Amino acid sequence: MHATLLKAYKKMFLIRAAEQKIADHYLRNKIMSFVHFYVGQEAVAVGVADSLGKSDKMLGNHRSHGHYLAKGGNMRAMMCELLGKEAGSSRGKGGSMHMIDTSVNFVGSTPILAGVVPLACGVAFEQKFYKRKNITVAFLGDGAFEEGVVYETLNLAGLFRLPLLLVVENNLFSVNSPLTDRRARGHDSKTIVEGFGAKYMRADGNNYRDVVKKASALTRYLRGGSGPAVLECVTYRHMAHSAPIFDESCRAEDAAEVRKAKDSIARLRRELIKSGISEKTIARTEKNIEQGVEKDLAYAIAAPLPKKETLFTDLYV
Ligand SMILES: Cc1ncc(C[n+]2csc(CCOP(=O)(O)OP(=O)(O)O)c2C)c(N)n1
Repeated sequence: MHATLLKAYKKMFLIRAAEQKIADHYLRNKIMSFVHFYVGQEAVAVGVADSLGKSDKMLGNHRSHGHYLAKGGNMRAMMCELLGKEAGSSRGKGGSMHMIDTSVNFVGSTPILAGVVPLACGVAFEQKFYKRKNITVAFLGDGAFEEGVVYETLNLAGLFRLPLLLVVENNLFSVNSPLTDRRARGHDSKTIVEGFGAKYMRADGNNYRDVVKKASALTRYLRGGSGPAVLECVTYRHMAHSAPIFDESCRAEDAAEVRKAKDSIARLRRELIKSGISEKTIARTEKNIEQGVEKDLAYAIAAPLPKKETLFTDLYV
């Protein structure tokens, strides 16, 4: 248990360390595209990824650095992608919101809200059609969960009992609109999901243990052929919607001190220390991770841009 939790902690810390380095770089005007930071939500990506096998497929959204890294993505390829470099996972042409790396079965992400949901349905359909044992997971936010295509997808996935897990990362906001401004009184995700014949579970997205426990229960369920399923993880994004700033003006429910008290990384750190791992060991591990991330960012900064002749290759418009 000890070793599993430490491994999860390292992954969560790696994601946050990467985001913090990216944030510093962004603030120096070195990243010329939108970046949506995942800081605060790490327990969701890592908890879900830890319930999957390598051959399971994952799709993400506009806030997918954490999803990609949790699935085993390559840090250098990600950093290069963010900086538009040729060695990026999409050869520098996708940027933060079009991450794809089939070598780790991270099969795509799009900035169009819920855009990957029907795509994930197609991937899951293929798995079922060819009687493969793997499953497909797609991440979406609470705002994306309000898009009509999610319900069309649940209907089809329910009809064909597809091995599809939708993970709704409910961070309470869509940009600056809280749930209460967007949903009718009595809105109930569980009732909606179950109405399509899908299984629903809700997890504390600030608690790695709870996420991995529920994600594992659902992935077992999907492998049994009774899918689809939805896992709603209630969590907090620490930064503003799309920049490394801390705008507290609209945060009533999840004020900074609430977020800090419930932070998933701080929580797992406390648990590890309680289980007998020394503060010194953890601090050393953290330092090593930060130094590794710094090297990867330096690599990306020095890496070449795509050649001019390749300007119109790999484009689908
Ligand atoms: C179809 C569509 N509508 C609007 C947008 C603009 N937009 C980008 S992110 C976002 C908010 C998304 O909120 P949520 O799904 O809860 O995810 P979060 O950003 O909180 O992770 C909006 C409205 C978009 N990208 N696509």
